[in-house]
Amino acid sequence: MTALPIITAPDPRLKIKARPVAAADDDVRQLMDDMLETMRKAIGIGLAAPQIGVAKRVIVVDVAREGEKPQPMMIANPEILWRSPELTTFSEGCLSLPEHYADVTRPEKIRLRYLDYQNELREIEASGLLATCIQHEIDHLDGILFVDHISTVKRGMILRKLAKAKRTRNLVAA
Ligand code: GNR
Ligand code: NI
Repeated sequence: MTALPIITAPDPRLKIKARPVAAADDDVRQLMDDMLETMRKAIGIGLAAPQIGVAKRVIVVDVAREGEKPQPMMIANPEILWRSPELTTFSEGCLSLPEHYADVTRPEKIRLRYLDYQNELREIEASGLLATCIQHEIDHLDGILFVDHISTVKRGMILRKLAKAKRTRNLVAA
């Protein structure tokens, strides 16, 4: 398992629509393992393959809190089969938008079909933070970031700050 660098916005690789995998084979399992390591090192609750530059429909999620038993979920080709009409709002963050947070409203519950680590087709229901996190990760697979769900003004502010932070970093590195 290897922790890999996480791509931060603005970056065209975060805007691509990722492609389904044929199966959760050894290569996909290796990707899932590396993603879990990357997520844990960055202290995130989820990670999508495009965030490490891989345009495949693979995500990992673990919403267990510190001190609780870890509950990693490895998910390929996720499909939302049902969304509850009830909505919920969380203050979301993203490892690709470091140090920025905003309230995002999404369906409170979802029914999800996916391929697991063993290449078994599974269906689960998720609610609360888990449902929010899974929806946030699936958005990444479609080139969507949480800032795409907030006002144009707030989105512009965050993306401008991130672009500036990147330029500053490049100047320091040069
Ligand atoms: O670590 C993360 N925290 C988080 C908090 C609220 C809603 C979604 C998330 S996902 C985020 C990690 C990440 O960027 N995943 O793509
Ligand atoms: Ni994210």
